[in-house]
Amino acid sequence: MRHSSTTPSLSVVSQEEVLAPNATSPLLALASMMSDRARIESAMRDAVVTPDSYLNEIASHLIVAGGKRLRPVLAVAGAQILGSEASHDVVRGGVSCELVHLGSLYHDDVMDEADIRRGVETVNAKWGNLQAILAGDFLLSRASEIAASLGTEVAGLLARTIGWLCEGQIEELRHTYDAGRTESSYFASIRGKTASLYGTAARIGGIVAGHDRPMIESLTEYGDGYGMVFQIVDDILDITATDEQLGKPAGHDIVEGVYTLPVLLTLALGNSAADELDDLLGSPLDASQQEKALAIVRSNVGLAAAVETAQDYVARAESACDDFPDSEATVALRAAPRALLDSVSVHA
Ligand code: GRG
Repeated sequence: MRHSSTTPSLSVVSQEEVLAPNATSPLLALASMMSDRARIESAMRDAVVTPDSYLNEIASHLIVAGGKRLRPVLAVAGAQILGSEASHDVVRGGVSCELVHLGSLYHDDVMDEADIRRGVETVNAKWGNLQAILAGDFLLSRASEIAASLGTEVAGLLARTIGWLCEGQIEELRHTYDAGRTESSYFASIRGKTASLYGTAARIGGIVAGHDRPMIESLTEYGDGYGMVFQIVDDILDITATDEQLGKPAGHDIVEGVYTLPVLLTLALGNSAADELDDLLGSPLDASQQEKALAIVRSNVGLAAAVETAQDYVARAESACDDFPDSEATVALRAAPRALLDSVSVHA
């Protein structure tokens, strides 16, 4: 993803704001979630403490800036499908995933030369690229330490997942400004860079909670499906939402040469709109070319086809829930992917 280069707002999100109920995901409405999210916040902050106050500040910079903490939320909800509370170790397992997410954001912001993330200056903008890369590595090291304390299976899984994120990102990079990018390249990329970490978070929730193997497999399938919906929705919103709605410039993916599903499906129409779009793509766009390209994608059926694809992943995630026992967490997990996709229709 690419991010805004507008003037930074230096406000820091308070603990209350981080913990405020968020109606956008049914997972956040779970009865225990307020206290679970407080436990997640405290474990996140504990995880990055070091005796070096300079590194401390850099490593906790984006943590105090906010973020939805969806990965630990998924781990906690996955652990709760049998109706019992999530243990401290489940929370720590979810936090290990969130630290990997955070480390990847530090690196992603360096790659994108981004100035703003979560409404504050990025680490690279504030301290420089070298500091951002090293602090990102430090977050990965803390994530690995937590995972190792939860056993070899979790440690191995987290290590593999870090590799999947890199593979997904490399797949995206290698097709930058490639109008001939295939849909299978797109799916491989988002499966690696986004969905795998959601699958791993849900899986770790199940492993650490001691669920049986079939349940752990279904939780993984669920998390993977949820993550695919998450990224497709993110990519659709980049095209359909306004700068104000996104809190960053809309249409940035096209400008940066990242051709996502709605663009690829519009190109696949093979009509005059597809030809016109194809003529625009392949190199950086100026403002009027960007508007033209966005208008073409917005007004053609490629966009609706992308929503339909997301719908397939919603259905996959929902059907994984059929393997879970009836519980409050199962109801919330089943509703969550649909709620994500619904956020698209608000902007479509
Ligand atoms: C060092 C682990 C590591 C990876 C290197 C840079 C890279 C390879 C991967 C980046 C992958 C990436 C940025 C994927 C997009 C992830 C994504 C969907 C981010 C937005 O997640 P949200 O909405 O963000 O959960 P918040 O701010 O709420 O946490």
